[in-house]
Amino acid sequence: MNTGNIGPRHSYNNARATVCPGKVFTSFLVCTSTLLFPPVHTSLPLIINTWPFKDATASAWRTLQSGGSVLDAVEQGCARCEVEQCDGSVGYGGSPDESGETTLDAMIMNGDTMEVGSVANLRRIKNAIGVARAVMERTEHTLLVGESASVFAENMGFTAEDLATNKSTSMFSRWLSGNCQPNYRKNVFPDPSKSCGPYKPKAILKETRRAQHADIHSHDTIGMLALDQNGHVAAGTSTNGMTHKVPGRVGDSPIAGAGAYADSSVGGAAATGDGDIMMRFLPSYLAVELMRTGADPSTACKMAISRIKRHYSEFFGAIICANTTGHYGAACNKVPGFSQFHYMVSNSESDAPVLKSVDCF
Ligand code: SD4
Repeated sequence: MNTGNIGPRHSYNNARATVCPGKVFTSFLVCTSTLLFPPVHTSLPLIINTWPFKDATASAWRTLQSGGSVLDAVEQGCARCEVEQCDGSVGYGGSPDESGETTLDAMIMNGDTMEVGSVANLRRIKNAIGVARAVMERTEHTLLVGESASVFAENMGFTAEDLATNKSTSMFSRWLSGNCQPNYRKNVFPDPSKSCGPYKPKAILKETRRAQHADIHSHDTIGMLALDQNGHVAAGTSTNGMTHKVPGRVGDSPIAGAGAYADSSVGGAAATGDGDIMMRFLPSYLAVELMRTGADPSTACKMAISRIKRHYSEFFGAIICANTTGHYGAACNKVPGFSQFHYMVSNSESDAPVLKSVDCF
């Protein structure tokens, strides 16, 4: 899809966003010369995505190289993970909910127009990012959820099929036979830390410390950013959420500003981790806004993580950030078992996707 002819406007804005926040005269000179002689962005185009999902990176990169738009790249990259069921956390056959069903969340964002298409709690359809794009391009809405989103998808020609696999079915039966542990319930009876439901509300609300639900080894949403040489930015996510979630639960991934955000005058960001916590802080939006005021991508990522840490020091999560000069970075919160975060990058500096890592703090 053509995202419109906005290249020159965006390179102008890029210079403003990254070089001109200072107030002194020397900054003015730097700004002026940057505007007259825009820097050569040798590292654009750029694909960056969470976790070592290299086939997704390669697929997005190929899409760009063969003339696709940044939206096409993000869609194809995330769709690759949906097909491969990356880490069991993306696509069908993963994260069965309390009733054993796999449901999907996905989002795509056009940083030129600020349009977003999202689906949450999508049933029966494997290609969640495709449906998200259809929401963006074939409705005036931003987010469709649940059964209605699935009916919309079917009407748009997406194939309806069972998202359960032998693996997800056996995960579910193991969970049932283990008294439904762990689960996400609180302040209910019977005691959710010992028994399955059905649960009823307890009269008295008690503040309990949130358990570390996030199994950092099976908890890997794909979040992807694509930036091209003409200043177009797109972002996207796709996930099956959290294993044993309460049916109806929606995480951060399909929420603009939480799971991902893109603004072609600045760059983009995408998050992964414990979405129930992370979505309260809109970390992707925050990171993009910080880059707008001049923060480099690594600093912006770190500050977005720090904001969450202030309230939830033990949350599990990471974020990737990139700006329109092709610079990128990442940050993660250090918790037991998670001290380094891996992500993938493809740009003109290398033929193949490169695995990157950042130490959590
Ligand atoms: C969610 N953020 O649904 C997603 C899960 C995830 O790495 O990112 N896992 O909460």
